[in-house]
Amino acid sequence: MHIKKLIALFILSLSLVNCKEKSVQIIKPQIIPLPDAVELMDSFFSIDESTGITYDDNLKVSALFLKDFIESGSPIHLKEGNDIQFKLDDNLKPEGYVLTVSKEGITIKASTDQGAFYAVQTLRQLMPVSIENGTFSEDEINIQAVTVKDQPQFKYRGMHLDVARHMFSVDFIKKYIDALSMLKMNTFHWHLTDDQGWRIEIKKYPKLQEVSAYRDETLVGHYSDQPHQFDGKRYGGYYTQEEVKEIVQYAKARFVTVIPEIEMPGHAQAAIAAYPELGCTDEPVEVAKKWGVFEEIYCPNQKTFAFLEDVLDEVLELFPSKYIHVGGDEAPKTRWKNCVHCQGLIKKEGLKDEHHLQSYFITKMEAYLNSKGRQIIGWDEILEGGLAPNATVMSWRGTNGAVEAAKSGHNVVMTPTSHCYFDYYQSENEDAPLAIGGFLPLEKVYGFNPIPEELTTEESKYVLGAQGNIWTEYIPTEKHLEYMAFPRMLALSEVVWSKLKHKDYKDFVSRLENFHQRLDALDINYANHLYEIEGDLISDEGKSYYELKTLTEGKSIRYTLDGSEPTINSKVYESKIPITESSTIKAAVFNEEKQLGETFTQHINYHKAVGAKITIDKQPHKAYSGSGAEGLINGISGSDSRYGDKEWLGFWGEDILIEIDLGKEKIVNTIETRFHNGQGQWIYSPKEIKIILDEKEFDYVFWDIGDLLLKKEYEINTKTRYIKLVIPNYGTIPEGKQGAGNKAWTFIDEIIVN
Ligand code: TNX
Repeated sequence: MHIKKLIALFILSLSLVNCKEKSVQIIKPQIIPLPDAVELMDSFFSIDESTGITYDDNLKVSALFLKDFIESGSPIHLKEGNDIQFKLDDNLKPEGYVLTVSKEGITIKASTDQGAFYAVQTLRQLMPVSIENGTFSEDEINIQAVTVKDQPQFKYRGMHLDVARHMFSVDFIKKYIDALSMLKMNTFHWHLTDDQGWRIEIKKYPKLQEVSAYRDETLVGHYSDQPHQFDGKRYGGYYTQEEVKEIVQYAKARFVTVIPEIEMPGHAQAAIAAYPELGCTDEPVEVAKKWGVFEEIYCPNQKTFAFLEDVLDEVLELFPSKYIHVGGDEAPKTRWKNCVHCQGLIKKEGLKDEHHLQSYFITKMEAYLNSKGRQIIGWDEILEGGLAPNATVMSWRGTNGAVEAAKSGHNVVMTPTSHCYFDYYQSENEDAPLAIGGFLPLEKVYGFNPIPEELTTEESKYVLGAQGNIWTEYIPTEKHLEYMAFPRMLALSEVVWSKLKHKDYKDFVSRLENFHQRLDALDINYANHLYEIEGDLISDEGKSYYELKTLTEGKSIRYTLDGSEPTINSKVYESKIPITESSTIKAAVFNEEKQLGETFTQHINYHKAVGAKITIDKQPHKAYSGSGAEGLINGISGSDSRYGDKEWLGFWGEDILIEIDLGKEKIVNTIETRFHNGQGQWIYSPKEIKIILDEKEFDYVFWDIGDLLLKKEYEINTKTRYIKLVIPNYGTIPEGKQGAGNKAWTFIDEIIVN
């Protein structure tokens, strides 16, 4: 009743306003990425047929972008005139701008066309979304009067796209670039070559098109599903040089630099399939049909260097970018170890080992590119064996690489898997579409700070910015790619553009709720996280409670405890729920009429250690610290198929000792441990663990570590108060396994005591 009355009043007041003047729809600023400073005024400006636009010639691209945006999205045509003005202001930072909308008109000031372009992107978000898809049919666009002063935090604001594992149309890539530039991102890192396909036309080497661009078939399902199955369908294609030029041009018009990546010396199997002499064995290989890391790498011989220089010559013609990405990641050294030429070269050049040979390789290519006026950028493995003198490092294996590079005076772009891998799962919902693994929810992306805490202010100047990576092993279609990219790309845009002190996740989510309409108008298939529920078990003086939260305001959470689906009539959540036995909580967000979003389900296994005291002798890695040690005995198991949700703790290369104090002696019949074993992400469950009770000691050796989840139950049948678990790390990953040569991760979740 209450609400209905309110609505009636609201409609009445609207119609009263309407009597006086025409109804005016004004969009309140809800800009993403959040600008530096926004000041609202109590008026608005109307763009209509009488509105004129003028611009300084230096700001022409942005002015024409705005004109085209309005004219193609609405029936309005702009004339020449001073209502909308683009003015040069040399006092502003290169990518900064000042946008002023008043009753009289709109002024955009910037020192560069790029700055003005970003003003236009802000202005665009003050206009109705129907302009985005040409369905706006009114004769005036009303814009909130406002002053926005803005400039970016980071110089490098990027998104990556892997087109080797799966390929996407030219039109789609343009759409992707459109989205980047709308979010004020300025770099598109185009991953063009890999083991599973070579995707750029190189005229001097026709077999790259005939052979390397196609694989015979593709792995079906996840790499961890054994035995491997294939679809039997030839897959591939490549971008012609004309198409590449078109894309580079398109990006340039939106102030996006395209950085091409030509992978070397690893991830080169597709090229070697066409030209076996580029490898170390001369044996024929095929374009890879499944994912992972392959042994085939370029042999550091004259033929290879001549080939790569020829390839780069054509690449440089197409891409004017300062940086050329040379890959450098995941290059197993087995072939080089067994190659007479490589071993001779190591001796001749006085190199220490194969890592130094990789460094020799990259330094040689760097010298070539430097001689052509370009700089190299490469994955952080290029640090191993010594960094090429002028290289920029793209840090993906955590942040250590970044710290090392910055401390030695090299520029860095941050793309750690923990916060920037948009190929990872984003939801805990077990029905989420198949992904490579991991767990990277929106909030974690949003919370990313590109400056590693180990750096001083001076050193942090070497951090150019950050980038979201989209590897496409498990992303075969454009719609699926959008689902993975959005809205995480929006969160990242704020990470790289907005000031740290202004960031506020709740506020971001409320702006995102509004932004959904724009994404709909742009026909972007985003994942919807707005009505998600977050739950937590809290223990307090031996008592346990379950707490439920949701981010969007003005909605209610309804829940059940008997396993039934929540409905509009279920109990409304008001305060934390006492938990005294194993239970299943099902909850969902509702408005007055219906359920919004999906149902959240949490099973709580109320075992003997829930609420006990727990300590671990090491801190989990900061990117995977979940809900802390307590999370290991909170009655809640993490996902069976992903690590990285808040129930999982990750330790990198460390042995750990866990101690649980049950508070008093209890009869313990069994203890169960759960370890993740996602070897593609270098997560290896331990080979053995030891359980120590008050007096007794039990050793357990594992042998079946093939499964993604190693779940083990141990018979104990002893009275005890203290339980210790000694968990050695798997160690350095041996040759032939995923991640060879790196430290293994240990991921553990619930320790179930019964
Ligand atoms: C590691 S990140 C890779 C890629 C994979 C990706 C999957 C990097 C430099 N190499 O080849 O596609 O993991 O997440």
